[in-house]
Amino acid sequence: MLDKIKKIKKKALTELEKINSLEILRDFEVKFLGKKGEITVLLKGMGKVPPENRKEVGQAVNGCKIEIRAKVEEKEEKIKEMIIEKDINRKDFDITLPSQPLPHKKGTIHPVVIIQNKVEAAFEQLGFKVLDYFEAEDDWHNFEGLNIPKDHPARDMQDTFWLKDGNLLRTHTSPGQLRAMHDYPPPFRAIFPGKVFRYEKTDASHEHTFHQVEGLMIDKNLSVANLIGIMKILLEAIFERKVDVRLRPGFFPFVEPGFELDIKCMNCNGKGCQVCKYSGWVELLPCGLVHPNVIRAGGLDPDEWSGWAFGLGLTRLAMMKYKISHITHFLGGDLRFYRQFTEGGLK
Ligand code: FA5
Repeated sequence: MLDKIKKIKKKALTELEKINSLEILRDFEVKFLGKKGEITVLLKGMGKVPPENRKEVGQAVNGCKIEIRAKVEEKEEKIKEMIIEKDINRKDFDITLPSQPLPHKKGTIHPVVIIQNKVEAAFEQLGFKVLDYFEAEDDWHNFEGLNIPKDHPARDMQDTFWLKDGNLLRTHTSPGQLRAMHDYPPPFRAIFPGKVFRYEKTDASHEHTFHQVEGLMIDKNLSVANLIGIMKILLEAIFERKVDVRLRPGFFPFVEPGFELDIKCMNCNGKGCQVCKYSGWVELLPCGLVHPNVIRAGGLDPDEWSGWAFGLGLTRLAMMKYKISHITHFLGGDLRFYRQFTEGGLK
């Protein structure tokens, strides 16, 4: 048996020496190491070896298998190097040529993220912190602490997805108002952009998942004039042109007084068109002075501290900026839509 092993090993090494292609090397592996290969057959025949010789023969067969396997790997490396060497030495191979373009196209930035970056940059210049709060919230932060008790009708306008543990997916970025007041000592100014969720029927301007950015300023003696001034600076930075704004009364339980801020329609410059439904104005964001109950829920004394807040629909702002007619494009996953926002394209 030991002689047979030696003979097979010698034969294998001689054959291996002559191999110069990966295909022939694969055939060699099958011939000697495959399921029915010569070395495998030797291993399978171990049962017939008398017990007193089994250890010695076993070691010899195993040693042979390990050595041949190592030599095959060595050979494979050599053949691969040879192939590369051959390619490099080809007369028509120019090592100085630029490489092939990558098979995958470079990704693009989502239009909502482009707008969010612009908003963040504009506010950072005005000394605002940019904060990131939770998408899953508890009832108190999303409703109760914002002056919306359990039986308040305002809850119906913002139904949402409820989690099994009684928490919910936030319906707006306003819970950040309470969190920021607890996290930072007054005075401070901050924005908190992020995704929000509503149990909502989708149409051209409503999605169940969309982006908002909340703004909050807490200081002494803040007024609505201050809020309007900051909003004008923000909108002019985003639209890169002069923007006219107006306030209408609006109701939100967490602000008093509350407003809807409109901008003069950019499509028709206030003359009236389809976009502004012939009113000359487009509704953009709700805002107001923070309600004393909310300031109290934030752990501050409303007789000492005042605040203003706004909640801007980032997705709607992107629609306006890029004249996108249907909100479902944003989450639709159609690459033709996203690819318009490439470098050198829409910004
Ligand atoms: C709110 O969410 C308030 N939290 C905003 C606020 C903050 C008021 C601070 C006062 C002070 P509203 O539900 O109107 O408000 O939503 C704010 C903005 O989000 C809207 O103006 C709109 O631009 C956007 N929005 C609302 N619902 C949807 C929707 N289903 N799809 C896309 N955008 C929406």
